Amino acid sequence: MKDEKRFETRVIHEGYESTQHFDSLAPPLYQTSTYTFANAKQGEHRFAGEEAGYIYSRLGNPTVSILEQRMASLEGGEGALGFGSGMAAVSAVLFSLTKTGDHILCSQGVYGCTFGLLQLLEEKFAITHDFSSMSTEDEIRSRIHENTSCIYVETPINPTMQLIDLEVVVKVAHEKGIPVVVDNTFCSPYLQRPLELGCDIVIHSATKYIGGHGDVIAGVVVGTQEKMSEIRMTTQKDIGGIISPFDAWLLLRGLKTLAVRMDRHCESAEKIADLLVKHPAIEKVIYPGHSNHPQHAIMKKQMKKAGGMISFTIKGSKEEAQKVMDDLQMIKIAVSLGDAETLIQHPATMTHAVVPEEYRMKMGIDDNLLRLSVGLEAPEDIWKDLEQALNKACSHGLTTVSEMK
Ligand code: LCS
Repeated sequence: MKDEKRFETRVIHEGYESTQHFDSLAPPLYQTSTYTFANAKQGEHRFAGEEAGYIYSRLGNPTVSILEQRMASLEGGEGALGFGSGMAAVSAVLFSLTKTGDHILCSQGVYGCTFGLLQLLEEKFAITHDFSSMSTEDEIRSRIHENTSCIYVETPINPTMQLIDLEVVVKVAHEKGIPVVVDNTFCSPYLQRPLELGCDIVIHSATKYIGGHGDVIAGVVVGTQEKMSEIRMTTQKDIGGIISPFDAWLLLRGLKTLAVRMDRHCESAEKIADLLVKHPAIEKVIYPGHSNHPQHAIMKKQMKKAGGMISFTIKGSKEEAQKVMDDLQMIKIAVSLGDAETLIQHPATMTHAVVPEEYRMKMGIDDNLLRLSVGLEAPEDIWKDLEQALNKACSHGLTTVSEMK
């Protein structure tokens, strides 16, 4: 029966059977830390793995299990694990795949705290890393060392919106037996499913599109049953960054609308990106849906739609970019993304402030770059707010709300 239904159906039903839960329509919240054993022998058998059943909520919880089954299905994986944050997910995976002396090959840009984690792994455990554009097979091949134990990719990259061709990465990585890990946060499984393209592990900051309502910090990892069991019983169990049952419950609720939300995010982002291009205060718009985006062809190949995220530079300095943010009235100045509310942030001083300037410049995170997470409000209202703030920046706006199709 598994995976017979369409994606839009599985976000609602997968992994949950109401008859096993007193016919409750909504998945129940099992807010418990531990589970009682009928007798000492049962406890012994459960710990020995000889009898199925829950033991302690750091090792598994029924609400979390529903989420894990649903996410595994949506990403096309065998198993999944819930974590207390996206960073708990990233660190559990990297701890699992590397040991002292190993090397990680990483995409040219990554979320600021992932960059921080790579630095920490190097400083504390001598696990080195390199950044690569991963733009050709030869480029990737030339960056792989004898000790490369993992290739780590964000696509689209936060916040530069550059894309990486996952099939090319997989081809080279698998020649050498190296696992490919993809942070799929910006797409959600509705827009991109890396496992179906041959990648080995998918990571999400579920804080973003998976939850979708700005009220939970969480992470998810998806992969083979074997790899998930290994992480569950090692880096997840012993480092302990698990998701709480309540946060898993919130994610299950958010997931039900993932497909409709993503359609709306994408549709509105396209409209806003098209209007931004025409505004005289704008220097450059980086949106994978535009035909002049350097990896537009990759978007068409591996993503269902172009997504809800837009980055753009304004004609001006850091201060002028910050002034545009301050002049917004409805759009919120906040990090995070994928929420109902449209959010804007300044990567150089916010999400990527921890990245030294030299690397920031290499990644293309200029001081006049702004990142917009297009929300679910009426796109006319989003544009109206952006337009008035941008007009103030250049005092002669050219595009108007009436131009919106
Ligand atoms: N991976 C990506 C691509 C992210 O964007 C983030 C957070 C994480 C992992 C970490 O997830 P968390 O632990 O926060 O759940 N990105 C953020 C951002 O762009 N703004 O605020 C947080």
